[in-house]
Amino acid sequence: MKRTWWKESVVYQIYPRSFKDSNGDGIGDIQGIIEKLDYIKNLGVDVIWLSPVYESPNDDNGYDIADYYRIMDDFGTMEDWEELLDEMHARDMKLIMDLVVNHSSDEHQWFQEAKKSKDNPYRDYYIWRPGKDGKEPNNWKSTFSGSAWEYDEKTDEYYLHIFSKKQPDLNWENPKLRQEVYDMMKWWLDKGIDGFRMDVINFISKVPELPDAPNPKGQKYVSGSRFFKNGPRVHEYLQEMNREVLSKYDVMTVGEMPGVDVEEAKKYTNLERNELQMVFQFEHMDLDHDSDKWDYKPLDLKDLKDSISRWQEGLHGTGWNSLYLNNHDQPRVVSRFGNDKEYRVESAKMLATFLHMLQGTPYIYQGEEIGMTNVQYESIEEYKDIEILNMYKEKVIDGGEAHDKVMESIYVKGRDNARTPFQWNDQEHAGFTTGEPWMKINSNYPTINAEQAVNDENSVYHYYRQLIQLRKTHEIIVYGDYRLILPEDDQIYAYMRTLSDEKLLVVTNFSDESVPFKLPEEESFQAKGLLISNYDVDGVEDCSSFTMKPYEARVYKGS
Ligand code: TEU
Ligand code: CA
Repeated sequence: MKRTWWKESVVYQIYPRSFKDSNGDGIGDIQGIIEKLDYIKNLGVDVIWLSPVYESPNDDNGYDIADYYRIMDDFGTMEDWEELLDEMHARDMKLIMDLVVNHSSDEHQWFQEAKKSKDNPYRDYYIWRPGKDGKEPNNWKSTFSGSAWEYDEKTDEYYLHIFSKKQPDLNWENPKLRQEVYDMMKWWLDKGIDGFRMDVINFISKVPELPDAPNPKGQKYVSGSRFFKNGPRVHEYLQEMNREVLSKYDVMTVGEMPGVDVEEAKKYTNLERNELQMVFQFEHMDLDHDSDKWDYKPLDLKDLKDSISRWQEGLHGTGWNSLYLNNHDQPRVVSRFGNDKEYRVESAKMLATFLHMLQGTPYIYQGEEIGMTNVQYESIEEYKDIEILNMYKEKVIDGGEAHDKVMESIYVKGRDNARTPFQWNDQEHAGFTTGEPWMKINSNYPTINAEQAVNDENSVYHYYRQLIQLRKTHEIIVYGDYRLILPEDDQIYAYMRTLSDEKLLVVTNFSDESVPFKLPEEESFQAKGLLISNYDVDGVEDCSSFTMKPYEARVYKGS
């Protein structure tokens, strides 16, 4: 298998608004990140993925970009950003930037021009259609509630927005638009960045007819995703982007791709096809809800095994996996697949073990490394996320559903769980800001914070450091192949990694019970030692059978 730096790296994601405020305005910023670079470096990570810092009216916290060449005032200046890049490179860390080009902000100059008239040269940078029978051009639903179309009175047409109406979709069919994107990418790469995370990049090619989606339940609007996920020209566009831009630089790329399956991912990440290196897939993030993200159902561990194993085996030797359990769009994993009450530390470590021992490039989302948890605020006023607020309005204010019931789904699924300010210490406002934080801080910061974690050698933080160190010193963790064992067990997730004559046995208990582990007879495994564990294990006891404590994790090396 081809060895490359981005396969051997560990990435840390920063959501700048919530990371560290340096000037007391209550909003995290670039100088705040610079202050904390040593903290991140000490964790052992090699790469930072920075969520968008470009000029934006912040309808979707920077995922609505008004100027791709400028830094948002809230976050600082271009000089601040350049200082950040220099400080990172001085520490031998790489920076990957968020590339949000499925849509722009409606405040972007292109859109301002486009809506002036039907024959404006920028009109075709976006996707416009006349109405149908006095209604929207089709029945697609926006990810953030309501129709995916917004009517523009002046030109009597609608424009498409898969996300908010302040995020009009860009028209990739237009070669001029594509060239603008490539030029912009080169501009940033020439400034010295080390790659891109590409926002919903598998949505950029739409089926040109934009047909109505099937609507068996007769809903007002339904998802049109089958007509834009992995659409007809997406591979052509990415190959073009690769040819024009990426192939000229030694950079890392990861495409965020809701609705991608293993077969498609093989195409996106097979290096011989010259597209991307990795994708963020969502299968494992979609296991604990029904077709509507707000309809929670508990995780069945067997579904997780089935999904992860398909991805591990499917991309082995063909493409490359990204590994993540958290990001700015997902609830905190320790509250989700772990237990943030009695076993917060244990389960956070167990989940980290499970993830970091897989094949792929691991991503850590800010706060994950100290075991930050979900929040539950009583009032909708405390929430800031457009997805949450629009859904609440649709269901409660306009739809008459019960406040309490809708809040329950926000507690388990809302994106703001991940967006509360980083908990640095037990001081006022968790050390995040000296002013009023832009979003309410999780009240558990007096016990869960970075200062505590750094000073406590048994903390989640130190466990992550160990996991990262192991990856750097054991090739098998990066390159070994993966095989699931005990597929039928619904509490223990166990797997074997193999690289020539070396093996790793990874055993994790996803339950809050003590459960027996027994290595299947047909497995030959000679244990040589314990690599890491989240409870004390006496010596290297025989690892063919033992009792696992709640959320216990053990990794044995052997042959
Ligand atoms: O997210 C794309 C996306 O579809 C989801 O992750 C989405 O946030 C979630 O499933 C909604 O239920 C990306 C960004 O990560 C997200 O923050 C942006 O809001 C979105 O694109 C639009 O740019
Ligand atoms: Ca600030």
